[in-house]
Amino acid sequence: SGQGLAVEDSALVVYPRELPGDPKKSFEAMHKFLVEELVADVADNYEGIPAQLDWIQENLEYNTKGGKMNRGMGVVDVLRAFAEANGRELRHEEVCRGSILGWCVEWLQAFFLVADDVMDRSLTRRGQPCWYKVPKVQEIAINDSFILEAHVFKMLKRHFAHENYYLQLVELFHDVTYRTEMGQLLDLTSQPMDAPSDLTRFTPVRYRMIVRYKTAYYTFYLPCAIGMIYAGVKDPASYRLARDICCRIGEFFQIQDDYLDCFGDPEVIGKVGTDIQDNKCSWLVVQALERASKAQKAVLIQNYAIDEEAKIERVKELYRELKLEKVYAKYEEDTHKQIKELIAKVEDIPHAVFHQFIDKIYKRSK
Ligand code: DMA
Ligand code: MG
Ligand code: MG
Ligand code: MG
Repeated sequence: SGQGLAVEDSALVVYPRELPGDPKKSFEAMHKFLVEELVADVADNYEGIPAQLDWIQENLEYNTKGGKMNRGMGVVDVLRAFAEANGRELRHEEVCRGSILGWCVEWLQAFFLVADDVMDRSLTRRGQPCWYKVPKVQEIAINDSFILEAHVFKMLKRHFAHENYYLQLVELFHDVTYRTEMGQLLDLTSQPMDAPSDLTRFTPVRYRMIVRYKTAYYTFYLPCAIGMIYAGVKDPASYRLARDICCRIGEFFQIQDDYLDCFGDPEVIGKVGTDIQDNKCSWLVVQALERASKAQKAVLIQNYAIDEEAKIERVKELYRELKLEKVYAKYEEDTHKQIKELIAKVEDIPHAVFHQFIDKIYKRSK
């Protein structure tokens, strides 16, 4: 028809009659449903030719699957926590629709990651070569990342356009996307190109800004706020409080990511770290600079940001000299405790929402 999916079509959606009992399998079943819908939409409304349909299908199989799915499944958990706080269970249709919202978060993340890997010159992601490293893809990965982003809004329209909270939902996704891009901008411009050995921008204040924006908003606040919108929470103060707690959890999560980039097992995390040679404002380098002697700072300046195995190893050795593994373990303990205390003070959001987030990431190795 060339009109796109009409709004009223969303009322005609037929969800799977049954989903597997296992939450992970159930969530994955909705992935299949969404891929079929998106590919059919390109065929029906965009004159999609088989080669295009195949490419989109492959983009989706390659980039939206194989992750931990914490964010996506987290959305269903948040919806359930709100329902249970009101003394009821989620209905089957709500599990389907909650999973679709969860997959919207996973698609958004796929969009960020495909682009992030190009910009970070990474090699592997989720245990396979990064999408832009696939010989037939290369720079096409840029357009593929845009397509993944566009799908988020296609899925929201198809399944939620008839809801009174539709605009709020769409604006939330736009706002969180923009914030993440601001975070990526900060991340990518913390290294002056003309003075690669200038480490002066690696301050704790800048670090906190980077990670809140590039990670916390889309990883924790987005799933949480989706649940709040769905549950009909109106008070702006509740959203602010949720945002503050989610930012703390997000900061914690990105510090773990930075730590694992250096000290994690690539087999387990599914990616090879590049933060040292990429001259990143990582939590580790910030901590090192806070503790280093003059001589140790000189070692950092001589070895950081250079893509040579021996220099990377020297930086890691310095991190060990400074006992950053111990600093990290203590940070993890202390922050976990502080966040639990913050959660205890929340009044109008079920505490399970936040406990679920933190429990899933505490002491993670991937
Ligand atoms: C991730 O930062 C942030 C976004 C928005 C993808 P990162 O580059 O540290 O992530 P990773 O370690 O997964 O490449
Ligand atoms: Mg990266
Ligand atoms: Mg990055
Ligand atoms: Mg990282």
